[in-house]
Amino acid sequence: MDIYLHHYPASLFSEKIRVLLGYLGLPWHSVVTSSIMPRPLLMPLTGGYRKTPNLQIGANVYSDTAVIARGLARHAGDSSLFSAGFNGDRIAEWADTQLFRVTVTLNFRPEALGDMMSQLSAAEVNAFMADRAELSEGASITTFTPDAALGYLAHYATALDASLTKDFLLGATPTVADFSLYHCLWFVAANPVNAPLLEPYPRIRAWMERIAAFGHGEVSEADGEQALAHARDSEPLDPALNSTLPEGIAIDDAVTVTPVDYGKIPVSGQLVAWSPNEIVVSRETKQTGRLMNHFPSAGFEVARSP
Ligand SMILES: N[C@@H](CCC(=O)N[C@@H](CS)C(=O)NCC(=O)O)C(=O)O
Repeated sequence: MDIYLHHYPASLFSEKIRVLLGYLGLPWHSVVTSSIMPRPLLMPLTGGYRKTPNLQIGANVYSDTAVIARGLARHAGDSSLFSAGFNGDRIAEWADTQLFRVTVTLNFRPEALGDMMSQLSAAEVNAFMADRAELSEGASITTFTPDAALGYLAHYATALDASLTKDFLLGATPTVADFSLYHCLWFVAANPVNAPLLEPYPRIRAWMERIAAFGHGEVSEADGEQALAHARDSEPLDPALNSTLPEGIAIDDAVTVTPVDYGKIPVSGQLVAWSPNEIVVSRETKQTGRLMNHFPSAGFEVARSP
């Protein structure tokens, strides 16, 4: 069963998974998607979920990096990423929401945006802005000013620098916390205007170099058609999770699964499993055959289809 990562180079959440694949030593196929919708070759696989990245292992599709990390750990037979338990998970969740917003606010402030957008035509910039406005429509997320973001960054980076007394944040080996912190700071470091903001923090810089040294692993280029064909030729693997279902919902029910924060597009399928970490639904399309779609249980809403 081959691994396909559907991503694009500038996506910071994708960078989290690229270095995770390098760390786990898993060979993978890279399918580069457009940075904006539509993505017609991806939607049959995700069922409409529109955020980036998405990871496919045969006919199992993982959407959202929290569950991608779980899927990869299971595939690699290495659960050390989760060895810090609650602490690792909570730091990762905080980084993927609060620290992510701080870094996006910094890279999207006018003086920092120029470099990122300089390769795009005016029409492409407009299309990008319109796409992101649609992504945020009805979003339940906090926003703040660039000055506030600078205050947050200095506060967080000072504390993180002081805490990095071992090779990785929570010990001698990396956990999900390291990968979630890393991709946010990678985004800041990749912006020439914002990169100097990390200069006062030598431990952060050394730790970032240790993570960057994992590389992206063994990558081969592929396209969306090849990924669809691989899904079609594969049978989905049931992760055999111990489901803990709320009252009124049963396995095999027709349900929708929707992110709670932004990009709130419901994915319809039949419930396969719902554990404290993972929701799995089964779907079938002509282009893909039968699939299992995995989402994290925290941050997604499950509802019975009417
Ligand atoms: N909670 C999600 C967040 C993913 C996310 O927000 N990704 C950004 C790109 S870095 C995105 O989807 N942007 C809009 C898009 O690519 O369509 C995860 O962990 O995967």
